[in-house]
Amino acid sequence: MDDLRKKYLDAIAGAMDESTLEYVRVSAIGKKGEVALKMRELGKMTPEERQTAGPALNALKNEINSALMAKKEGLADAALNERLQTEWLDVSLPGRKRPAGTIHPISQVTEEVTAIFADMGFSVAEGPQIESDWFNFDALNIPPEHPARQEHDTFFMSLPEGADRAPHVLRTHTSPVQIRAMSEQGAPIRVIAPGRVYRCDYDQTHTPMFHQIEGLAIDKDISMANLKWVLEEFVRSFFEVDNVELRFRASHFPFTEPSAEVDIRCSWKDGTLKVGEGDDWLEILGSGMVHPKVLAAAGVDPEEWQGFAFGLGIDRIAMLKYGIPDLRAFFDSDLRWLRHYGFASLDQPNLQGGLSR
Ligand code: 2NL
Repeated sequence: MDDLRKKYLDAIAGAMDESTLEYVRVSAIGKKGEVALKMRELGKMTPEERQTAGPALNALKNEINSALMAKKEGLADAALNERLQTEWLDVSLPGRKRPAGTIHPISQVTEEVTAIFADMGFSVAEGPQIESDWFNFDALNIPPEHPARQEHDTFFMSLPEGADRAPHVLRTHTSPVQIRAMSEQGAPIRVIAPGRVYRCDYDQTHTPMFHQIEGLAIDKDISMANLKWVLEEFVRSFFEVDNVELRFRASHFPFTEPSAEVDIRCSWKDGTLKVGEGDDWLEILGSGMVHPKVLAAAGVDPEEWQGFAFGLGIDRIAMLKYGIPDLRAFFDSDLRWLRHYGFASLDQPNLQGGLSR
């Protein structure tokens, strides 16, 4: 028994990790360990021998067990100390700076305009950028021979050989989105359609891709008066001025009758625009009462329903509001320009944040 004791206490003392220790435990006091084997031999002993050997074996088992527990605790402490030494981390170090992107002025203005019209009960509609000739032109009262087709500088998609239809086009305005919305939802309806549009034109003031927002309101008794109020509210909110004066100039679009272009009173001082004062007029959008043929093309009965529509260029009003001088810089992806004119991503307008008036 002294040999056993020495053998196992030495093994425990020498164990360097918990798995060695577990191996020692199993071979010493496990079910088939050496101490258990000795206990089985008790049966073959005389009662006198058993009287001394039994308690001594029990004591040995307890002694080994205690040594195991003590060593186990020591090993766990040592392992923890080792980790505390090697896995040390200074949580007070300042964070590493990462470059933050900015929101493009076109995205910013799209959100601003959308939020203002959403607040007036318009919902947002989107649609494909490649449109059929019918949705982009015919449905908007622009038949094939109409001179407005030439004015649109349309990009045409290639036409498969032998196809018996007009080629698809890159949409030249977002009006087809509203035709689709009317066809799908019927009347009454109030939607705005922001998005990319394309015209084959490139100079100081034109890029082949630009952005538009169009609005549409159809109901039983919507008139030019409602159009005027909605646009006044929009300009007030967008340019953050209390007093705005709008001027409706008679105009012509194939899809509206009557049609009006809308100017706002403004002044230019040292190259900066002031809205609502001065003797200048700034054209900001086109509008009118939706042509009966356009309602009919979208499956809305013009004998029963009427309403207004308008369209404005996002890029242009972004330049006006934020004093951006060159249209083409919008699409140059120049990081210095983006940092200068971009907006913080936490500064995005939304309906929860409320609208500034
Ligand atoms: C402009 C003129 C305008 C519309 C767009 C429209 C849409 C439908 C029906 C009738 Cl579905 N009209 N849109 C109406 C008048 C003017 O845009 O100068 N945009 C920059």
